[in-house]
Amino acid sequence: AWKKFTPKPFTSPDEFSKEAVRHIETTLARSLFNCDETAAYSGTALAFRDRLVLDWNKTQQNQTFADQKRVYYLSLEFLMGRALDNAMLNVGQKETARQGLADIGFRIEDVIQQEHDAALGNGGLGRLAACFLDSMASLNYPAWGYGLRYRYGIFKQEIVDGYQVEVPDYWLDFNPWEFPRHDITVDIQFYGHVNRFQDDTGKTITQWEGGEIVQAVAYDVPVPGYDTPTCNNLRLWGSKAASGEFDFQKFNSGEYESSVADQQRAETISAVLYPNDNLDRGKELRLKQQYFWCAASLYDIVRRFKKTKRAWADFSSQVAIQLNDTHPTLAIVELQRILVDQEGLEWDEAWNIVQNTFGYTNHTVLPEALEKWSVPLMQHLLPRHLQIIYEINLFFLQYVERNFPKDREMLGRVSIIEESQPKMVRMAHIAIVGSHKVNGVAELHSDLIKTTIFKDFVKIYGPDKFTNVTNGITPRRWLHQANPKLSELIASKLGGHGFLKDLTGLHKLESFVDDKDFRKEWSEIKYANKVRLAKLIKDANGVTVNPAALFDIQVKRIHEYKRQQLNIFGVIHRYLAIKEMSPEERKKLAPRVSIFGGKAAPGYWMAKTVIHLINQVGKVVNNDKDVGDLLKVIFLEDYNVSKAEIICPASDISEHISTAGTEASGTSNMKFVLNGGLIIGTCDGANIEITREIGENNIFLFGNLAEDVDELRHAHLYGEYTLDSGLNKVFEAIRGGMFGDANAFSALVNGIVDHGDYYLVSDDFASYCQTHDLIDEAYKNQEEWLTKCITSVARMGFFSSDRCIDEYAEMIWNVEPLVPKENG
Ligand code: 26Q
Repeated sequence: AWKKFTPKPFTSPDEFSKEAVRHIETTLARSLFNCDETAAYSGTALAFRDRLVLDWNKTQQNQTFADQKRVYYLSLEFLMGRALDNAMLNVGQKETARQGLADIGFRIEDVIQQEHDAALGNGGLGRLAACFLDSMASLNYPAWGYGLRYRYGIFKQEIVDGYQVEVPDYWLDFNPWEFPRHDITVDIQFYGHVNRFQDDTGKTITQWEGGEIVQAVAYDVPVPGYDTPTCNNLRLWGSKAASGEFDFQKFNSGEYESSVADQQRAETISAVLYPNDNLDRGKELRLKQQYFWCAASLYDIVRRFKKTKRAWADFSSQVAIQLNDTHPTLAIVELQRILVDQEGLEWDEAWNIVQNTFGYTNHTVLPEALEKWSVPLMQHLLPRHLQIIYEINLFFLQYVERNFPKDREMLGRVSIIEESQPKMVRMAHIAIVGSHKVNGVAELHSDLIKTTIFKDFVKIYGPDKFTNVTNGITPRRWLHQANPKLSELIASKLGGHGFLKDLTGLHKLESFVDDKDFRKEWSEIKYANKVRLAKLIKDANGVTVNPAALFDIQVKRIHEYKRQQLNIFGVIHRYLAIKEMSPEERKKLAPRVSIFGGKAAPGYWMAKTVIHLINQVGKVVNNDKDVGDLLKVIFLEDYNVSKAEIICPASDISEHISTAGTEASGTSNMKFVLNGGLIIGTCDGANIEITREIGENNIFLFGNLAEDVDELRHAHLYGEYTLDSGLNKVFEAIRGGMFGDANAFSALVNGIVDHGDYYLVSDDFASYCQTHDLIDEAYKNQEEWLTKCITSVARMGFFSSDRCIDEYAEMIWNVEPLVPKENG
């Protein structure tokens, strides 16, 4: 008879290393004779994977039998980063592994670094989804993520002669963290036509016929919670050609090559992540990705619901689906199609279920990022869905007309269809109409969507449909994993690691703010983290930076609204000032390292120009003997999650300087403050709430307010402004060729001087530079600086993604945690 296998925690380093070695020798069939770090990584990962999978199975079984509501988080991006360190910490056995690896001659840090990042995302939105998965598992919510299994994640960025070059990120060579489920497949239909007819009883039947079929295959990734046996599931869909008779016919009739071509065409659906962040480009393949993933996920969710044998009326009390931006909006249309066309429900009954099931999170107010798809494209690819969209729109507009008979203009503004040439489908409008809650991601942002882009919908549905859930980050990865020394120091003062599960517990740190030994240890840790980053910089850029200098960091996607150009112009301004200083004046200046990192979308020329300028400035400044240690400028290539884990703990100041009203939330601001760095920022996104929590003495705010932006932009357009004189000096230097060919940067400069300065760089420049001078002054008083850092960390409890997930669970999903039963 079969005996049940129960994995136990490793009882000793030796037991762990035996398991790792067994995997290397048997699972991987490798000889220990040439066991290198790659092999050590693989063995370690497989040994830890064994600790996860039975908890994972058990969790899924419990969730099935518990028969309670589950959450499905639909996101086209999950920026997970590495999994091994996280798995070791979550099961509480990293120290065992460290010792076991040391015994066979490896440093655990080197082994961890062998893992390729799972980089299935662009930036903030994708990393938010990953933090949410961590929190949902850690808080025991029955929750699944659904996404796409891209063969190529976000491209790898190389810097060649100061320019960004994109290199494909093929990450799947060895991925022990995914389990292919070749038995879990869904056939997905595209193109074809709609057939409508009456059946024998006179009922109208609508069928979507013809076209082509692509198969979705499930790949499951375990998502372990911290210090709990709950292990949730992330299901990623891969595409392949449907293995229907059709192919065999082709094959048999000798069309072997064309059948292989079909195969490849099908596989392109999940081949590559679109590398645009906050920009909508209407590519057909992107729409195909969206439908493929929505349809497969919904089929899966409905299949699971049907197994419970419940009535359809129970659907929304069993299922909550959260839409991460408008990318999964077709899920709304697809569920309506399933309920009406396939399950035979009446339209109104189906629509009720749909609305009660979905919640929509908006992440942007930028007009260029609001998703629209052309009606002809939608008609071609998804003919039945377009009909349903028109029907949804008809009922919706009738409702609006009844309630606002005097406001005829409103119909055009809120219509799902934009009456342009060609007509466009406004995805955000479907998402709002088809959900019971719409949320923004920080208070200012949630207010802005209510008063600007979605104003009419607030009138139509009332204010209660719109809410705010301020973003958060997981303290497990962004404190405990990224900054183990600080995590241990905090734990030593707070009596354990409880703060990792209730981050508000950090507030007790305030009583240690004057403790001499504690302060000393704190600053030694910051210094050690800066040394770690300095080593990364030396290895990557060949530049030596002084760890005692002020580290000033801006890492995020390169985008005009995030204003890396403001930062680099500020750096040039500082450089020009240093050049004019006397030796005595120079002695008084605090040495600085300005560090940049981030990817530009491949087609975004202005963003690429900014990268080029940063590198050119670095080349000049870093080699200027007059400047020495006073200023270094670094562009760190290929910013990603694992680099962020080194960078965030090493900052003194980080920059969150978007034009007010443009950054929905920002989440790296939270990561930096939680790691004991201060920030310079505009009154934008979550910066405002961070200020409220940590106190305005502990943050460097500058610049114009969101409410002033319209007026300032207007002034620029009508020439009613003067270019800031400091900025003008910077432009003179650039035009004079100080940083190489001036023509290379003319579009960047002219955008500000001649073309309206849309992001208000000139308006904020003086205030930005003054604030940096204040930072210099403040940094000279290390004692006061340290007090600010410690106080800020103590007050960051609010920004845990655990708080955020509890808010979603209560206000939007109406789900409860499922306390895990003992394994065995
Ligand atoms: C849309 C259509 C076609 C192709 C690509 C896209 C696309 C892809 C990614 C549009 C937007 C994104 C990503 C947006 C994003 O990362 N937004 C950020 O979300 C964070 C989490 O809420 C916020 O903190 C940031 O402020 C916001 O910019």
